[in-house]
Amino acid sequence: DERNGTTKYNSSKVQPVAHPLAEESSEIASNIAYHAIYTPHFSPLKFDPEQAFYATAESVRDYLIQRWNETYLHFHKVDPKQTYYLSMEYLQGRALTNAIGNLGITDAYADALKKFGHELEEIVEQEKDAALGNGGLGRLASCFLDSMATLNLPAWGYGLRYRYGLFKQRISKEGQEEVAEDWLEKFSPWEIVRHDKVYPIRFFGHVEVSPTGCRNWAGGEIIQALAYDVPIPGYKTKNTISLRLWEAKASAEDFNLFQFNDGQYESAGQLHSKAQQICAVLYPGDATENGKILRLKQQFFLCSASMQDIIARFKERRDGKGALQWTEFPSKVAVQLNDTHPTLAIPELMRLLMDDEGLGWDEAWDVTTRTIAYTNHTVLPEALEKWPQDIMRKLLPRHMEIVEEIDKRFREMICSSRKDMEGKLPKIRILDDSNPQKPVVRMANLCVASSHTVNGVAQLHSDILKSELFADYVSIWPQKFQNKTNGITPRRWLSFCSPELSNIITKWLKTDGWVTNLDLLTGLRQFAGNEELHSEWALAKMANKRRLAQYVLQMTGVTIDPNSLFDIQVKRIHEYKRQLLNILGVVYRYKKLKEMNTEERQKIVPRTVMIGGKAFATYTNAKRIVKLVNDVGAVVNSDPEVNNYLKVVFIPNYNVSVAEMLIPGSELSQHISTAGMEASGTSNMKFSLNGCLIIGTLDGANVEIREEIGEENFFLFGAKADEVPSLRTERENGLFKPDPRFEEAKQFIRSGAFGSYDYNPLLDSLEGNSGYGRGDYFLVGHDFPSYIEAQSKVDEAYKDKKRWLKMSILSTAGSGKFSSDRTISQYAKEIWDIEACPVP
Ligand code: B1N
Repeated sequence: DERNGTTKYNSSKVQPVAHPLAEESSEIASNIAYHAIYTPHFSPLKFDPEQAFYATAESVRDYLIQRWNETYLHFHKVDPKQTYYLSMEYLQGRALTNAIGNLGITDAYADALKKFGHELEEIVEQEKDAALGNGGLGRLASCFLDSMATLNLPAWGYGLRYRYGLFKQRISKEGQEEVAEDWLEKFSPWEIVRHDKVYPIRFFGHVEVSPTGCRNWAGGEIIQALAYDVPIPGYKTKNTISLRLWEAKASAEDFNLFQFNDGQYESAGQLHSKAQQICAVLYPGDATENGKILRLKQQFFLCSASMQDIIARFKERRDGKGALQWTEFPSKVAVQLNDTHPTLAIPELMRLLMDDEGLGWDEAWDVTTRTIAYTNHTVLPEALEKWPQDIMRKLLPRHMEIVEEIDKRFREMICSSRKDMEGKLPKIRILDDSNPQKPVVRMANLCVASSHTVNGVAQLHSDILKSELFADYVSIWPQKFQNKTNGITPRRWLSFCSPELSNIITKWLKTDGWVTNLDLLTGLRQFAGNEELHSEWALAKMANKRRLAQYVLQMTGVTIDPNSLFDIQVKRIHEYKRQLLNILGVVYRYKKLKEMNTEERQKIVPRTVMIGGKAFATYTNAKRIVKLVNDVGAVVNSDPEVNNYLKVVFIPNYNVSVAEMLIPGSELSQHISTAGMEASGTSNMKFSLNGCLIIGTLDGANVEIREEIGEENFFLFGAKADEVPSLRTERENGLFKPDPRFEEAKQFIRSGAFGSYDYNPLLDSLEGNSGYGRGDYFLVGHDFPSYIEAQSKVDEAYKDKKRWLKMSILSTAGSGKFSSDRTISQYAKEIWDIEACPVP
């Protein structure tokens, strides 16, 4: 039966034999066949692409488990200081290409699969993305894990095993629809359930005080945290680290058999269903406020399970090496908080040290503050977490006491040694009681007060933290603040997603050493004008553009021309990221094209504008933007007068795998946030690394990218961060004179050129004094003219193929700084104080 693949398998003549850790393709094929039959997830008679994927993945897993065990034993033996990265989000994407690429067995696997008549490219497409994150913050965590493993660092990730990851985005006539993403529908071949790693997690209850004054948390409900380990292989090293994801479970004792037998099915399994809720879904927010109690439960679940596990490992490794010395804990353990989401690790570590281990406050505080470090990822006020004190007191009564004590001691410290700061206390203390109706805990303040180091994620962002958000703390603890500019892994984001370009780079540099030493890319600069390189570079780009065009046709039905300029903006939809500025520019371009005659049009550089990204489900304006892009696309793409010169495509369901397809095929990408609002951005680094030019503002890491690749290779526009406040005031005072081109674009949409949907509320948000809007808070109007002019410069540059290719090569050549290997080396040295521990 050709359809279910039986023929392919039977005619392959491959003997199913277990050959774990095989190197040669025929043995690998036998091993894949073995897994297809003996790993009982499917009928052994089928060998369609999906089963071939699972059989292949299971065979790859053998190598990973072997190395991961060796790594664990080695770390255990050497007992180095180890880092634990705590994050509520990981955006791992697919794992197969990455695993065989890091293991150096890609060609052998491609050969092996050919014996069954399968192409590796087709098989890897069968894997579902693990999307346990929302956007940049989650993907950063995943890039960091790749670098930690590759650099042989003793470091692990901790996270939650969400049943449903980030929603799947469907586009309909109404715009975006959210659908649950069932990444575990079949199963994940990359996780290993650890029934030996289980910790009790308490919620609610009360604080008991013993006759001696010891405090202890008791009562409430207890849910079990069960570990699932995902092995993370390093590139060309044996080291394979762990991403430990916690799942919530109730224990058998919590199942009330009596009630069940009595027909009370629901109450019999009450705790079981409560446990299920905890890891049911990823909180689908990105820089938006949340008020979900369940989210606080999730946060505590991660923090408590991870801190208990870390302490258990600390004790285990001390075994037989003399008495436990808690003062040594910070010389064995570093904990990094990925934003404030895992802040509860602070009071939880304090609680475990004091209530379980018997340390006094001062000793516990000293250990905690020498262990914890905090990374801030945003200055958006709505994203700064604040938890109502009453909710926290109810869910975590002992932790609320500890937080109150931290707040009290902080205030006492200010009053006794920083009298000059006393007036600032209401703003900088940890508890905010200013609204007596709703007192809250300020999680960022708690993190700053309790961490030995606080860092931002790009130079500009770290400067803004020091001069604005955390300025008062800088005067108290000037040594605490650092910058760690984000990075991306060059394995996934160049080697594996664009083998075409990678091969050219390796050929011209005469080494593939750039894959682990990305600074070597500067060696391309000397060839930036070389015609031979130009033609190879252009061919690789064209191959990637064709692949992308094929994908776009498949997903959207729109035919795009690989000879047009591919212009891409993909990221979460947010007003500060200004997809609206992009689409207004497109609308303006369309209108001008309509006004031209045929002869004038023929001078225009044909463009394909692609926009993609998910909108938070309740973020109305973001959803309107998605709808607008789709509506503009529908009109422009079917307009025979202009559609040879302009196409507009909304890319549905943007995720890691889609990014791996889009980025290599891009020529221009847009990173156009209002200056000062995008903490870093990381896709800007991925595009630039792939030879894609950037049109962008002086925001986040754009500033550093422009420095590295040269300002002549960057299309800059827009207000600078330090001009933004006064521009907003001007705007509020009615002093802003909008550019006629801006008015024209908005008016064109209002006229109904893109359908009857009511875009007025969205467009009104760009007006100064409308009752609806925020008075163009994001300064789209101010930046519009300079944006249009920068776009004209893009068209000019693209007309000169040689100039464009040179700029493209220089973009790649200047991207070395943005390797997450560089970022992680800096964290290791300047924050964690850990060293490489390679498995021999
Ligand atoms: O973190 C990325 C940065 O490159 C981006 O500029 C930044 O916007 C992003 C609440 C966030 N900041 N804050 C979040 C995510 C989820 C959530 O529930 C906030 N994401 C960022 C990596 O540094």
